[in-house]
Amino acid sequence: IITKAFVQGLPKAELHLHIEGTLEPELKLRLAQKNGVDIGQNTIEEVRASYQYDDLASFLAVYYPAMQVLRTEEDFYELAMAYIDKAVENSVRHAEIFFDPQAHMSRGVSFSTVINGLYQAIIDGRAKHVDAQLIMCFLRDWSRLSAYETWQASLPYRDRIIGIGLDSDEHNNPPLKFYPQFVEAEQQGLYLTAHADIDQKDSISHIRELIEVIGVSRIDHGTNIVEDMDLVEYAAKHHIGFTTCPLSNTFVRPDMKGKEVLTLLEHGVKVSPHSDDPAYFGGYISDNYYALATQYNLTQEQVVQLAKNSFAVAWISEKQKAIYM
Ligand code: ES4
Ligand code: ZN
Repeated sequence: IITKAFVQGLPKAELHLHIEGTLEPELKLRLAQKNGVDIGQNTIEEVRASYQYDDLASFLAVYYPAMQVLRTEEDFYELAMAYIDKAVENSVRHAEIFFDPQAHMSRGVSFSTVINGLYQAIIDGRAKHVDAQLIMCFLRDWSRLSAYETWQASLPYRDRIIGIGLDSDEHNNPPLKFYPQFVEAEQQGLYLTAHADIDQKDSISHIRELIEVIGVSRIDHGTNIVEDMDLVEYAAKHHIGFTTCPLSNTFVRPDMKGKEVLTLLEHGVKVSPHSDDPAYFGGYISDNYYALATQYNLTQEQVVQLAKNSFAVAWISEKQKAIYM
């Protein structure tokens, strides 16, 4: 039987976490007050009551306005440092953390403010034995030009970013919309990932583009790949990582995708559970392991395999993987 203590103590890598999605109600209210931002709620209870969503669009409509409380380098530092403490509690040894610069720059917060705050927390996190990196995400429902401008803004900080990703609304925003950006990022030595799964209709075609054309090393969610078993075999052979988010799935997607996860495990695909937006979806990484394990009766061996998978597809050296695994 899998216990909460067992999954909590299991060393793991967090590879699918939006830092803006770690903004807990307490910090949100405190920053709102400090920065004089009216978020429409004045108590923790009111903030929690505002967390009503049942699909991606209704979630993002709550999620983006909340970020307005983040204004200064110190705010971003505090946000990221609070996450580092959660990582410690959850035996996360290595974290690759998404951030959405466009969501901040569009409201007058500079790229340097965002990255300086986040990066200082990463430096200070090393003393707590958490090794963290940043993945810059482009909002895929915004224009290519906006992504390009964001890329340009990031260039002076190139050595603080390990990879790029795509998030936000996937509907009618295929990965190939950003093909030139992926090519340029790869040329500069960055790793590539992207969200893929939201739209049941286009999911498999988006996954195909990511694997066959863009050549990503991971796909965020992406469990609908089981619709094409040839592609599953290819993903297994080439060690492509799939970062599934059980708790987030129960809020804004059809189900926890446990059956798909089991199929992927059976075929040797490197799938692993992660947190997505833990302050909004009811838990950090151990809660996600636990929910998946209990809901689908996973064996201890399978749970350990999931954690090993997370290190196997992390953007770290083979030597470092050997230490963690
Ligand atoms: C997200 Cl759950 C989800 N899906 C797509 N984009 C996102 N950004 C933050 N959370
Ligand atoms: Zn996500």
